[in-house]
Amino acid sequence: MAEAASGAQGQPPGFATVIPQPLAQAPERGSFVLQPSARIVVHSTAAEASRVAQLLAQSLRPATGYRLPVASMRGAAPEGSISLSLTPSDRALGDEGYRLVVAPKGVTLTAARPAGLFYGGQTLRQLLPAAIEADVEQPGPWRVALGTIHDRPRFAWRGMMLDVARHFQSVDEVERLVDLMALYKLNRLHLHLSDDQGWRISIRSWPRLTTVGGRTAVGGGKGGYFTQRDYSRIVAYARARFVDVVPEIDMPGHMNAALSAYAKLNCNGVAPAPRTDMEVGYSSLCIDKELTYKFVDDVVREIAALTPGPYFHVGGDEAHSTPPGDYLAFMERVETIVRSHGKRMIGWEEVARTKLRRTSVAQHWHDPALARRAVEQGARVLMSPAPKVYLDMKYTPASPIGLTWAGMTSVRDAYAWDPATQAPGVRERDILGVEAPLWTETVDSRADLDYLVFPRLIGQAEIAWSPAAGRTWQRYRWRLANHGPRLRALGVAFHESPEVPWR
Ligand code: TNX
Repeated sequence: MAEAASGAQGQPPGFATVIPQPLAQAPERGSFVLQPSARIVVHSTAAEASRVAQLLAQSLRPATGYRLPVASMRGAAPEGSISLSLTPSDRALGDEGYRLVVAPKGVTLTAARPAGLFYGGQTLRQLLPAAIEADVEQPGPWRVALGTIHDRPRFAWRGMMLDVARHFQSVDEVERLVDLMALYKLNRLHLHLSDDQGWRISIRSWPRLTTVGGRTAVGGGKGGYFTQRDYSRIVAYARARFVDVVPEIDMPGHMNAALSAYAKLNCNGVAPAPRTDMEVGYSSLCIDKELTYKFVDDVVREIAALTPGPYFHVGGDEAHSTPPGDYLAFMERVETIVRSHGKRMIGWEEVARTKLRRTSVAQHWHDPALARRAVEQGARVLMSPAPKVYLDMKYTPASPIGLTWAGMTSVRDAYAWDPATQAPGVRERDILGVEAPLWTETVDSRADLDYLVFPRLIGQAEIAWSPAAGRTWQRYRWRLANHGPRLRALGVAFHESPEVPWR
């Protein structure tokens, strides 16, 4: 990759460097050494367990150069193996938890569900030297510190949002991001698929959405869009790594790309010009036209059919040119449409102004009172407070890209907060999880994306996974510093903020 990793000699990473911080750990003295003859043994007939073992093998083969064959087996694993077992009755591990035991004679991973095995595998990756992430063979030895880790997440939703509307990202770029998310145990990829400046997923019943509405981007760039096959490829790739894709079509505002592609969707029947600037709040679907609901139904139906996850995100933010009464009427119909296609509705916090079903979710970004209103209606809240988690905010005034409307967000600011104390009246049990959005008005390349996302996303992953007690910035900055060589080996052009004593 970008830089040659410096080999694997010396001490293996200590348990303390694992991010997100595990629930409980008991390190011991000494190390396990992965040998060229090692096998990955699966004590389960579940196909998903074998798939997880294959992914683990794939992630360890390039740098070690070892064969690491995956074998299903009943009896004891041969000495030196990494073995994976599913124990569905082990309730203490939950749906995503795992137990990892590193002993001199082998590594054992146990989980109740395949997701837990996958996350245990990510922890094991982080316990190997950073050079394990290189894509060409590196010198060993491949040591892992001895001990036991017992782990499970605090929140069920640990997400990132990627805005592919302001600037489009290719399938490969999105898959690369999924890989990086998975390394830090994130499990939801929210794709912001439409906005004023571009429509990014083809809809068969409304082809001009992409052939016309997909041609533009912020700043006049070339645009682009996912075919339905592309989208399905992303969904499958993510799902194999236990990441659910949450599609968003932002409505009734943020609609200029669609309105400019179809004159008939406009109240006055006239298509507005395409837009490539950064304004928000000027466009709206025509609330009184029946065709609007046919359009919404077609779009939700086609995307829902390609999306195995339970959620459909309807946007709903900054609808400043939709009269308030119209907004309420519109959102209630939209919630019914989303349900009719078998999905649960999620929307930005503004949807809490309407009558929400208990199964719906409001995504908090700005106004704590709206988050509370969602909770009062029995709905749950996804926490994305902009000054803490918006990955598009500048780090400091010197940041070459990024916005500043929610302030500047240093690596420390992004880490030193707790979801359960953000909005009065919104308690731990009302919170579905945490999500970090990357809006891409100023993101023009992979390097731009890496700069804004890393390392801040890693802190959000820890906030979403690890208990609040026991997390401190002083310890985290040292732990994060140890991820510098790993990110470099992965080719991630992260922001080397001076707040962190990078190695
Ligand atoms: C606000 S946050 C928006 C987006 C912009 C973002 C830029 C939210 C729900 N809407 O339309 O891209 O600010 O930071």
